[in-house]
Amino acid sequence: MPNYKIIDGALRLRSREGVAGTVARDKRVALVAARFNSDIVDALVVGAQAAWLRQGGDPGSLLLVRVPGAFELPLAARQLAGSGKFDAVVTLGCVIRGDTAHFDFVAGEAARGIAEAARDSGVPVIFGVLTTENAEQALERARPDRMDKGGEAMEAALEMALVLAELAAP
Ligand code: INI
Repeated sequence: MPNYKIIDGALRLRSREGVAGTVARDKRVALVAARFNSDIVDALVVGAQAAWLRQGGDPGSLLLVRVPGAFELPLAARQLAGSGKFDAVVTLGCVIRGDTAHFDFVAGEAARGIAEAARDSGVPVIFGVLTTENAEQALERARPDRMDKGGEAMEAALEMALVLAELAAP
């Protein structure tokens, strides 16, 4: 088998069953969480914080910023990503489809703006925004003991921080 060079942050992220990881130990991450649909977003925040601790993160190195809704996530994320203070930014929100086109504007702008914040800053900005038909679907995805999408978003942030650090290394 040839000895290919591989950069894969996930290889370091997977901590062994019951053994805490260390990937977050020297990292600084900002969480930006929408207040809209707060029951659901709060569950995403809890999952993300737990994933941070599982990977050895220092609670004092994880900043939580609250904004009104998903529409406001990109601006705060862009500012944090461009500050030079964070290895990654995680956005968390929940947009639930209603009877009007509002959903499409809010969800669409959130997705577009969050991608743009990452590209403009060169810092990973993770899309942890749920877009669902109803609150039940959203809660199933957000709950740390169910699909744990907040934890998943934090793991994506740490994985991308590792990949970018390796790509930047001489
Ligand atoms: N914001 C959300 O985060 N989720 C929603 O489902 C939502 N809906 O349905 O309206 C929502 N609206 C608020 C929006 O994000 C802005 O905060 C508001 O428009 C002010 O700019």
